[in-house]
Amino acid sequence: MARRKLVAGNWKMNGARDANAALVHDITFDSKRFPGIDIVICPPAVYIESVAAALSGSSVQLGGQTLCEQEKPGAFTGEIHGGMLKDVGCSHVIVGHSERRALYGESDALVAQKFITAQTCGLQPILCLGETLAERESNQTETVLARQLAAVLDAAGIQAFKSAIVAYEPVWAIGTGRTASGEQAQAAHAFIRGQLARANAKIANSTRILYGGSVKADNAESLFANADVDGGLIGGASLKAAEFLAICAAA
Ligand code: G2H
Repeated sequence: MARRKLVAGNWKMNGARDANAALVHDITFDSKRFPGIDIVICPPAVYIESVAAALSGSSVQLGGQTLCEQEKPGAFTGEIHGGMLKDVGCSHVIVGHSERRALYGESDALVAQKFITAQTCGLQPILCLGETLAERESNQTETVLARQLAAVLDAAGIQAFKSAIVAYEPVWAIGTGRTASGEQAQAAHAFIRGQLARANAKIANSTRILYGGSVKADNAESLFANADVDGGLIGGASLKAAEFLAICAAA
């Protein structure tokens, strides 16, 4: 089955009102050239509402970068409820990004709860999985991917993947300028799809698996050409309109 490609921009903790306005203007203007793919941008939470206004009438969708795992709003200072992301215009939310796992101590169990809460709030989670360099070099890549995925599969069930997206993001390739080769990406994506297929082959076949980690205009095509690579989760290169649009063109 043909899976529609998706390119998501993860702005991380970057942006300012004027710069965002210019970036969103350029992206929405040109995104009309790519009716065959889905485009999602994930600004810092404080800018989501202004970006949503700038995106009005565009097919570009919005996502949060994380959410609180709590299913109900309440006394959780500093946290953002999934319903609030939905309320300001998000359709997606990233969960389990390696920066959240490594810098903010998010465990597999917490990521699984965030995944469930995202769906409860009507958001499509973009579930990030990926191994560190040490894990790759000690042949632990598949063990790590299987463990991270199993935590979510066990908690949420395979049916939940009907409205979820997976992103393979090898930690050693994130923001380092070092990208996985097409073969490395394909092998990891095929492994992830195989893990999903053990639970349900049809759902596995329809689940989009994005690649993330130093995707740029000049390597996007060779990554996206692989059978199990259904687009990208783009960090640094999503902050430059021309570069981001060139990546969209490669999808
Ligand atoms: C991986 C990616 C986007 P970058 O984190 O999530 O960032 O493209 O800067 O490596």
